[in-house]
Amino acid sequence: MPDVPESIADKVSASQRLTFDEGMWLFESADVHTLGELANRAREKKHGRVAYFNINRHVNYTNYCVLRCRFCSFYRPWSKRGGDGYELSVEDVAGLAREAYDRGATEVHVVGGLHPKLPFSYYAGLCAEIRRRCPRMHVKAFTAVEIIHFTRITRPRMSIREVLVALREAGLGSLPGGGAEVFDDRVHDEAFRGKIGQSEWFEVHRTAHELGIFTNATMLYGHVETAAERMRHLIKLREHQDESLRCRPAWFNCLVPLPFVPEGSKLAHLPGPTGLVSLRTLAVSRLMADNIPHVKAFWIMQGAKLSQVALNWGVDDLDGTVMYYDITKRDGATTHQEMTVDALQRLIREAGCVPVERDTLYRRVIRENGTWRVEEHEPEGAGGRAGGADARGRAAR
Ligand code: V47
Repeated sequence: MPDVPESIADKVSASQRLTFDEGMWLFESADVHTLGELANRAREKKHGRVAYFNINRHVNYTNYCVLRCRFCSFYRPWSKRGGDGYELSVEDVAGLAREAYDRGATEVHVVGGLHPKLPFSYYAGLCAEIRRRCPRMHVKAFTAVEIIHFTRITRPRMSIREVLVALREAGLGSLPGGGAEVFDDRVHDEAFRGKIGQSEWFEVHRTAHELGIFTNATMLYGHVETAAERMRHLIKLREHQDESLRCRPAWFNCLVPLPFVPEGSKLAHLPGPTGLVSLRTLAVSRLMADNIPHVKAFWIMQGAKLSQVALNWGVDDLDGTVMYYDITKRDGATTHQEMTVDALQRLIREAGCVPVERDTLYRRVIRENGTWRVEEHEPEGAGGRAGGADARGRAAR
């Protein structure tokens, strides 16, 4: 393997932006250890040796979905309801959130399929009921795909802005990054035809950022996309983030590269990414998306062991205690997929990092006398405008 050209290494040391070609070279030709060293350099400039984790619970309110994405093993068609199709009531979801709240969770992450029948009042009701039963819990809910679905089911049709404002009034705190997949028309047609495209995904996130609602961004890699398509995806996120940082009160907090989990999907014949492809993707994500403060390893999909290794390949954040998860189940996992705080901290410490519990907006969580509070000032090493406490203060909680 050729050594990294000095020009790339110098640019990373000087926090200068890498080009498409440089990113491609890193993906395809760099020695994986050297790539990790570069990504770690970029990570340490922002966060030192801190690695964040959070105490949260994911709730997937329904697996009924009007879409038929080929990479997805989660959806069940409404036409074949019964069997293992399900939908949770507002009370069910709020009850699950409350259980987690009682165990110290600061966040509930709520997403589901595009249900053909549930009205918009259900989704606003979810936010309101969670906040009623768990007053300090941050509701991170609904991917851009769901937000567009809500605009389509309302009569008269609500705009993206109206949907977001209504959800925020009901208690929504921020948006997760799902549904981005890979921003490319060819990949869209092959793997998730019928789903919203990149322009709608960006419109939702742009509108959220304009409203002061922080969001995350994902990239689903390791299926039918090429390295160049991944690279363009990262550059599009970076360009969007430039705009949000320049002129909007909120932006992407976190980038979550998600490895394709083939089991049970229509693309199950594909092998999915290997560990080294994942390490490379996480590292290049850190290096190319240089203006997104955090890079998260979602251990449910990455696996706990690779997530630990990735802490030295550009990752600074592990999500989370999770508790239950339905969208993917690796290696025969069941819905109950939980990591304890002790286990998360052990993974982080063994990787040579310092565990810091954060809330959804990356404020440190301090636990004392059986309760918790957040530190209002900027988390260590977050640096610069991205991650700044001022703007976070204006964000929906
Ligand atoms: O949008 C679906 C992906 C996403 C599969 O924002 C799959 O903090 C792999 O977005 N293999 C939902 N991925 C999960 C998600 C997420 C997770 C954790 C944290 C955050 C965050 C966001 O999961 C979907 C889709 O892109 N997905 N099927 C699969 N077979």
